[in-house]
Amino acid sequence: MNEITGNEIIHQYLRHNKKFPHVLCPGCGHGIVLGTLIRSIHSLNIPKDDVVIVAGIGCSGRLAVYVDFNTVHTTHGRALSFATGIKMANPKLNVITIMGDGDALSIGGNHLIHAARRNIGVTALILNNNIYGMTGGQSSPATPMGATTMTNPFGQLDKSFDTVELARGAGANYVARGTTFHVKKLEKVLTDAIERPGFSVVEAITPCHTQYGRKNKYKTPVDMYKWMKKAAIPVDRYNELSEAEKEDRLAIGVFVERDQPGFEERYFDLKAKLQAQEEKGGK
Ligand SMILES: Cc1ncc(C[n+]2csc(CCOP(=O)(O)OP(=O)(O)O)c2C)c(N)n1
Ligand code: SF4
Ligand SMILES: [Mg+2]
Repeated sequence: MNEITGNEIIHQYLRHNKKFPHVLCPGCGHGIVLGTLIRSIHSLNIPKDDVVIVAGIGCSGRLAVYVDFNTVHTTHGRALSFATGIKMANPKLNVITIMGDGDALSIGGNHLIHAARRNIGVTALILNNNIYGMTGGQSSPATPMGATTMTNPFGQLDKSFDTVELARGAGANYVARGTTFHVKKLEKVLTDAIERPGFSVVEAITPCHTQYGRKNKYKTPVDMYKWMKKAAIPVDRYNELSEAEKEDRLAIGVFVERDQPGFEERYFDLKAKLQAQEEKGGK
């Protein structure tokens, strides 16, 4: 691992003169997630050229623009389709998608479940701020029931998706959740996710006080961090709570660790088998 520490690490990976100043609101959690991702990649000693960041559209999707890896800023909900193509074209690359909750669970929801079912060797980083941040605060599939948003001024009537259960049920090899308050833990799961073959999902709970917090109980970023600090508990402790105690709590940590072969491994094994058969003159 390199000797430098702290902000120096982050600065090594930013497109300083070309893409700054950034567009994020002061207090937005997305920058913390990006810093965490950079530290995870740095700790694994992966050369910049071996990393591909594929982002969708949204405040979260914008993050790909700021970092000096191979980056693709794609279309809303389609990051995983591009990522799948890139991984299949060159399986040696570390392909990481950055998606918002709207991006990954709404317009891109179908891509998410099929990427997990296929178990393609991609790390899906989902920045869940419970809202469509960039477009003015419409409800997303991760908006909690009862929360007030621009499109649900009297409270969200639908239940929100549980990203972890969705990814688990669809077949991802690795599923974890962290928050921008518990940064070290988030870094650990993100690092593990990047290392693990097959499809990995890391949900990062991140504050959008501008579009979500201010319409609910959290007027400032600090209020949102106080909520995260209080609500988030390790998954093993969460599992011991009664259903009533689980209300308003958030399980964090690692939920799924599987070692199923990734899609690209299965594909290239099959290809080699068919080629061998052809060479032997069989079918
Ligand atoms: C096909 C398409 N539909 C809608 C939009 C408009 N749009 C841009 S970002 C966005 C939502 C972003 O929310 P999320 O993915 O949660 O990201 P955040 O901004 O909260 O980080 C929408 C609806 C678009 N760009 N393309
Ligand atoms: S609108 Fe929300 S998600 Fe977008 S930059 Fe501002 S705080 Fe962050
Ligand atoms: Mg969002």
